[in-house]
Amino acid sequence: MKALLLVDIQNGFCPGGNLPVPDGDKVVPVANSLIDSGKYDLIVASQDWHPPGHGSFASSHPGKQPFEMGQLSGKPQMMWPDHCVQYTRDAELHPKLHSAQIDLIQQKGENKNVDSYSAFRDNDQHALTGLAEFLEDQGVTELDVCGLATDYCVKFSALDALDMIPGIKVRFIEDASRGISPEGVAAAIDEMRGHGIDIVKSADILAE
Ligand code: VGL
Ligand code: ZN
Repeated sequence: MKALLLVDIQNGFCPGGNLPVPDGDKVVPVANSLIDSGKYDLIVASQDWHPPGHGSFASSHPGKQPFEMGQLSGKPQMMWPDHCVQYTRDAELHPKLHSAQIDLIQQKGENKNVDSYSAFRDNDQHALTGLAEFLEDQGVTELDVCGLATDYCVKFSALDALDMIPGIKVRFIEDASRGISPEGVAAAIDEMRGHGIDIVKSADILAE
């Protein structure tokens, strides 16, 4: 079983959103070509889904500005602008994404006291979302990961898939992803590659 994981392709991470990733919306047509390719048995998406006042928001920490480091539950935490608040437009998947073909949407980041970059578990690695068990139960042996943002949620999701699903082969689709900073993206790609994740382009997949 081959699956595609679309990470956080939400308004909030696209231009005009509250935590815009440069050119974040450019992943949408590429993701759609993969969704429509017929190459996947299963398509899943993650959705950053924070309650108002989430502890990763700078606005929850008096005196803190977005993109400064702060603390959450005693651990270092990047202070983000308020983003992807539940039931707001910012949290919706991008309207042009072919969402009707998504089999499962995994929400994450609902616990105010811990952030969840990964689609599989909270950053403290305690609470699981259930996505790893779902993919394993479905018999997924190959997982292609893409979306927003490469240097945060995409990287952590790809690494956790490898760590949590026995025997799985994971690939990162570079042109179906964008990151917050160029240095962050370069480091994330090195880290993923170092763990045995293949770095591929959508054209390679479409040509398989
Ligand atoms: C993300 C920062 C905060 C992401 C989510 O989707 O990469 N980044 N929340
Ligand atoms: Zn978030």
